[in-house]
Amino acid sequence: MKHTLIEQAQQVLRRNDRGTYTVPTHGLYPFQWNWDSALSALGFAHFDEARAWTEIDTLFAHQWEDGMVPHIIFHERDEGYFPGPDVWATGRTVPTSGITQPPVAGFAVRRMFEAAIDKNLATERAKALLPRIHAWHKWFSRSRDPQGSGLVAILHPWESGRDNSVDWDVALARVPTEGVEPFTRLDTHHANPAHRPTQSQYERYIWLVQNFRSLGWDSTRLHDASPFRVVDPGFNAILIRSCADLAELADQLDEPEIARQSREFAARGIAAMERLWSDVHGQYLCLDRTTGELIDSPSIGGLLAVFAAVPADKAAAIARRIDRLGDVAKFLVPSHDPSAAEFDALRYWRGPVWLIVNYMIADGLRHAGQHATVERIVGDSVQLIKRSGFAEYYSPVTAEPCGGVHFTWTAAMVLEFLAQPGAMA
Ligand code: 9WN
Repeated sequence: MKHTLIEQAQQVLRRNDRGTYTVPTHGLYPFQWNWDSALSALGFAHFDEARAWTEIDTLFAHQWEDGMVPHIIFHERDEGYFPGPDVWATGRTVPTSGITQPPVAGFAVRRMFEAAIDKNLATERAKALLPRIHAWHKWFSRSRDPQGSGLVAILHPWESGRDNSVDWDVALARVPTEGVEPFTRLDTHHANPAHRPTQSQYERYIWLVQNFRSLGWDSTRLHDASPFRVVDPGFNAILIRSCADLAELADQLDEPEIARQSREFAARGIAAMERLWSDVHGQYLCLDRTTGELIDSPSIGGLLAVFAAVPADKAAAIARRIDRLGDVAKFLVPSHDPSAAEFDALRYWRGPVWLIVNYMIADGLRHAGQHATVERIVGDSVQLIKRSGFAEYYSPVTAEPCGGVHFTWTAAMVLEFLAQPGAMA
């Protein structure tokens, strides 16, 4: 069984491989996405290291001059996705979107470097990527933390990667819809509309894109101009973890200045994260930067915080909270608390399980020594694949597969899960 799953996962990666980059899935997402690529590279690394490095090289070949790495790269024209390059209008030769996504590349590159069999290739590729990833991290600090708080804000729900999370409801409701140019959604042609964000959310997503476009995509202006500015503990944990991992990598590649600065970013971030802790929920919460208030929404963002080296008592509390969620949901880890009123088992980031998030939470908990919870998360992840295939996401109640099929990063995570000792007989 394990062998068959590995073969199937490799087939999914090959099927979505476009030579130098991978699409998340055929039809629904026909371009290169930022965090999909970095996490998918971890899957390729199990059977084709050169191809894995190419995935990340291609992503960084489209990095902007100011350091930002865009969330979508539109390598080829495809009329099947909205919003396409004309809506973004970022003026790049190879069109890209103008916002970013969770910066997992630093974590992925360290992991690939340390696991590499071909050390020469790994050293050459990692050395070239190191300053580019560092430039992205510095961009975050400059453009998304202009007051130097230690934590960065996302300016669009798509940046979080958790597009329609309950976390954004209040802040997104403040985004106007007047002046939104008429548009036709295409996602609902590929996937069940009941599993996707609502029309009202889409209008606000597009308003933000139009607003940033009217500012010429100048990232020195976007932060203060955006009515949507949220500090997400999950997003920040990914950035902090990537900075910490980049520091380790920089030590190994003899780049002391990058190591020093990256360590400093990570330490400041970890200290600032404590401002987001909620004793009531036993997890971290998002902060609305426009009001200065914590957002009372028990989502997976505050559990993903454990991907960074948070204090041991917080990691233990998060493990306990996940164990409790496992008593109400059949499959861990639901993207929203099933006992909350807004929970929706099938609607995208408002309840369903996503294997990439399971993977990062499990990794963080393993570092924190919370092995029993890790075993539960890995066990449930493998169960979901066995029952329902390589879906985009799954109901935590019934394991129903939702969204796109033959999904790249889901397959990549399966290769990672199955490579762990004792993952499955
Ligand atoms: C918008 C590609 C991406 C993921 C995101 C996921 C979804 C896009 C969309 O698909 O977002 O970026 O059109 O719905 O929410 O996490 O990177 O798989």
